[in-house]
Amino acid sequence: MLGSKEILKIRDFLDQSQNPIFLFDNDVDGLCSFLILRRAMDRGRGVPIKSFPKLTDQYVRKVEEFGSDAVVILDKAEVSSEFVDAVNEMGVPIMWVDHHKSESSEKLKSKVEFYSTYPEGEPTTYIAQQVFGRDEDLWLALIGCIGDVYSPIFGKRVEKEYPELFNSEVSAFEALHSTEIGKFVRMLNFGMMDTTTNVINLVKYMFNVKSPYDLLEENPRTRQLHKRYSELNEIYEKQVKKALSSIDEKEDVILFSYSGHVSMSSEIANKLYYLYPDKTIIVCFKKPEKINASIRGKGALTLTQKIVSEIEGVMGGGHEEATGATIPVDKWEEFKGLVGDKA
Ligand SMILES: [Mn+2]
Repeated sequence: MLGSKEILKIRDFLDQSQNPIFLFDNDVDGLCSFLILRRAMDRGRGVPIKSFPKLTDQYVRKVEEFGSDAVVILDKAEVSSEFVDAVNEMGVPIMWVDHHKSESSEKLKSKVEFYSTYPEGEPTTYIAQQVFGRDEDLWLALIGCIGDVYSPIFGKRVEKEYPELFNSEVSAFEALHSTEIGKFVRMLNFGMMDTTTNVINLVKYMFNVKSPYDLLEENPRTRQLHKRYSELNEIYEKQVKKALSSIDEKEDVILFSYSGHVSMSSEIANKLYYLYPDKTIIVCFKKPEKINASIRGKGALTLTQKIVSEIEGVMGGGHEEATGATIPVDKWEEFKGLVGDKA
């Protein structure tokens, strides 16, 4: 956990900016950490980061376009030195707040204000909530934390206010799959898998949402979110069912691959890991040019590091029990061989 001094420094950095740009990881923890800061500050632009695993220099032009006077990077493990150098050259300060294991060099981190909760690893949303400590954002902070499978201490307070939405007695992983807060996580995750225009509208809508019930209400401003959620949730449930029907109970490793228009490997992998906590889960989304894998299991990070070091062109990383990786299409057989799939 960050100390009060560090939290104050983060707040100072934000207070000194007039027009910050927030570059946040394209998931619920990234989104909620941005929203919590943006709602408290009432200024700044937010852009989800699509590049993986690094934040690349393609985002420099966003800083230029918005005329930003500060850059805040949220929930991203790696940042390219090209990005940092280009922004430094513009004289714009960078603050990088994260909770992952990072391979980036100390030299790179010394060029920015770097704050991380690694190795304890409280999510970026948790840090964001500490900065302004607004009670009205606690429910949003809980969504971000549960999205990263972390049970924050303030879960109890949210439960008190919304007893039908959350159960602080169960694990974060259980809450992700069995509570309404968990459903909000998928709702926002799926809502972010949409066109740029729809994502911008969703993010803007979230600036002023008062309670989780606003999200459930059917109105013109939530229509697209609900539409997207039900479309993608249908695909999600179909793929989970398909994966379950092909599972060999005797195998320690479950490898499931699928293709289509939307990558939701992370959600599918989370569900399978929930159902099979003793197995290693590998869910792969196959695209023509590369394969995106979500890996879950007790040794997920070790396995991912092994794959990255042994197969050329593979990139990836993440947390102890949950990682992501990209695999070049021509390394698929090699990949399957390494992860021990007998199929
Ligand atoms: Mn995160």
